[in-house]
Amino acid sequence: MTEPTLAKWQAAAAKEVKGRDLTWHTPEGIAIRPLYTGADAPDPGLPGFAPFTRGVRATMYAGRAWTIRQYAGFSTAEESNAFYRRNLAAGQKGLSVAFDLATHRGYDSDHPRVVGDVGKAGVAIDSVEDMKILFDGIPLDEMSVSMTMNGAVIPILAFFIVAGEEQGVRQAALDGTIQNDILKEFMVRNTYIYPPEPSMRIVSDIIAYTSANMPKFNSISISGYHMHEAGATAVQELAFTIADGKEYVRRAMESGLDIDAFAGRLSFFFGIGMNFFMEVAKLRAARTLWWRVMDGLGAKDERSKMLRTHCQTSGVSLQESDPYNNVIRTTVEALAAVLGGTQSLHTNALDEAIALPTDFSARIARNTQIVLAEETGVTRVVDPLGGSYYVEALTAELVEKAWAIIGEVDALGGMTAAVASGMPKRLIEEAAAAKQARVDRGEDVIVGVNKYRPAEAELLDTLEVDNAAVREAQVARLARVRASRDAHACRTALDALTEGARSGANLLALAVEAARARATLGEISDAMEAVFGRHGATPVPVTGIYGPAHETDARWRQVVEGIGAVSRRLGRAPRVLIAKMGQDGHDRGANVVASAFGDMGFEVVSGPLFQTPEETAALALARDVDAVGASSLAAGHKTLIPALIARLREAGRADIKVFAGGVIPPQDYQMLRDAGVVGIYGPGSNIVECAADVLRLLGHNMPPVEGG
Ligand code: MLC
Ligand code: 5AD
Repeated sequence: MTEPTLAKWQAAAAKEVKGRDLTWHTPEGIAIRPLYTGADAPDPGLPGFAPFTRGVRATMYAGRAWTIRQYAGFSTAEESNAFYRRNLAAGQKGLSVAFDLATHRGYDSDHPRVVGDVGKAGVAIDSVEDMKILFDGIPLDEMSVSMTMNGAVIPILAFFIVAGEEQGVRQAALDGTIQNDILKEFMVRNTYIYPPEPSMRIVSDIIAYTSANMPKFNSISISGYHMHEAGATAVQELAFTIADGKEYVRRAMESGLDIDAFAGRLSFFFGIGMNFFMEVAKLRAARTLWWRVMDGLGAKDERSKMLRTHCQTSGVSLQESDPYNNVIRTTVEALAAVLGGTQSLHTNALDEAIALPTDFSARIARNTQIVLAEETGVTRVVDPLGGSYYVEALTAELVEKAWAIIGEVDALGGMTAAVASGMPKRLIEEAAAAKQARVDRGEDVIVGVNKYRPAEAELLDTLEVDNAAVREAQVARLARVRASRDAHACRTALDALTEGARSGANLLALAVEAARARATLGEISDAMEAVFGRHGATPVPVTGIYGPAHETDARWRQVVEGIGAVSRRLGRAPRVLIAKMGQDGHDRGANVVASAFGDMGFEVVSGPLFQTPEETAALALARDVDAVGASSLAAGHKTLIPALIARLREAGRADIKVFAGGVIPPQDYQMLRDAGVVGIYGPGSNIVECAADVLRLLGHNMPPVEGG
């Protein structure tokens, strides 16, 4: 008998595949081989002990399963409260509030800039009265509540504290998490209000306040999720998230806090995509990295060095086409999060790519977790993939690759400086453009989208929020709140907040006073904006990533030639404005389209974020564009896009073609077409084909796609 050796395996393998190289080069720059052995795998230690690679608890889910925490919110506080209660009755364990974009950006529901946004992508909250309704019948000393809020974090946390107080719950008993992670907003999520410096001060004020008064409350949820969704690789997500955490810790220490007084209540949040083992390894690597960082910063308490995290399955991995496949994707992603050792989990609904969850899709999403937790036995053994040669090797490689980028960030002066330099945003957008090119070229397979596409489209029932009715109800309640409060007390509290913004007093403490006096979210935000100002941004798309990947493709060349033909006719390149209207800051799609169109030869105008239809129309006229592509991911399309077309027509420019892209239910297509939209491109659209279609709209006789 011959002893099997690695050399003999290599020989056998080469013979089986006739010498073909089986190495897989991942977007992280990791070369994955088809076989790992004990020689590749370091010993990860034990769970519950430093560096916590195998988990933060000795018993993990064998002792207590993860928290099933579904992110949700829509319409009014009444409607969201009812939805929460139904979900809790059906097995959900923790709450997680999604606010609408008006709230995120510090505007009351009656503000003219937010007409299309109120109650759409989340629940509208204008004052403590709304917050009390949101948690009516939900005891805030028993239920842990996460609130995804970053821009308007001061008024929202103040409302939460006062709502608890008026329920009879002491601050010290409040259990939950506030996202409060502003750095990633400037990189990818875009729901900031103030410029970076005052925003960073707000983060520190919240850490100081909660560590003194709310010992059970997690002061921050340092989030890689949105980087992941914006297209970051696992290494980028890890590195920039851990580096963000390091920055917050350094800032809090500089403000005079003892690291061990607050670090135990810092928490994390990661996105979980389809590369199964990579995602498992990512969570194990994250814990290892955080332990290293916190040990290096001088933390003594082991709890300060434990990375506790929430995870959410990936929204961008879900598709409009063949939507039931999304249940499969979410299940696989959820299993990766669980095998990676998450503390809390959200599973996305199957209608993710077109709308917010319905009761039905939310039930399937929730049950995905319940089945994993209660039927499969995965909870019985701690870190069951521990010791897998592949997973251990991958974990170690992710740690080292992310550590190197964290070093680069340190060399730039930390994450605030790195964000200001634009480095992380650029790297993530390059990764996103490269990913889009792989999908559009069919190199990354998406079942039901770029392979095995069904002949018939499946129409799902989707949730529809009557935005006008919500706004009316909110405006009426705002009027009641303003009429019944002690105006003088309210004014005094708001003036104190403005003064505190100047003097450096703790802003959350002052906002709690203002919330008690029934100041509204918009008023509290304005009181600080008076000192801090409001931050704005215009995207700068990356170039030279999407185009070069396509250069050898015949269809790409047809499109480039078509642009050449239109250019000769116009005497200049066709000009396209890529527009973001309303408070929707999700700009991955807009940026990837802008980047790809630019590489093809269009002259692309990237509009600033947060525009009104009037502002977008004015920009289209000023730049004399041939077409406007409106990207909508937060359900404002039915209000904002028709308004844009109306403004263009009033200006006598009905000839400017308006097309739409993003999260738009097919049920809304006819309404948009009736309003004058000439092309609609949902998630999963091939950008080369979108461009071909736009050329057709511009009067070019574009040949149809071969075989199509
Ligand atoms: C846990 N516990 C155990 C145990 N496991 N005790 C004994 N044995 C075990 N095996 C204890 C914990 O120590 C803790 O107590 C308590 O049980 C709760 O467990 P946890 O693990 O802390 O879970 P949880 O309370 O759910 O907190 C998880 C968290 C938190 C720390 C990650 O920050 C969180 O819930 N985050 C959620 C963030 C979120 O939902 N974000 C949504 C973003 S959506 P003790 O006393 O130690 O606390 C978004 C989308 C968008 O961002 O863009 O809009
Ligand atoms: N309700 C439920 N899920 C939501 N998401 C965003 N807003 C809501 C909401 N109001 C989810 C989607 C999205 C991610 C950021 O969070 O999955 O991709």
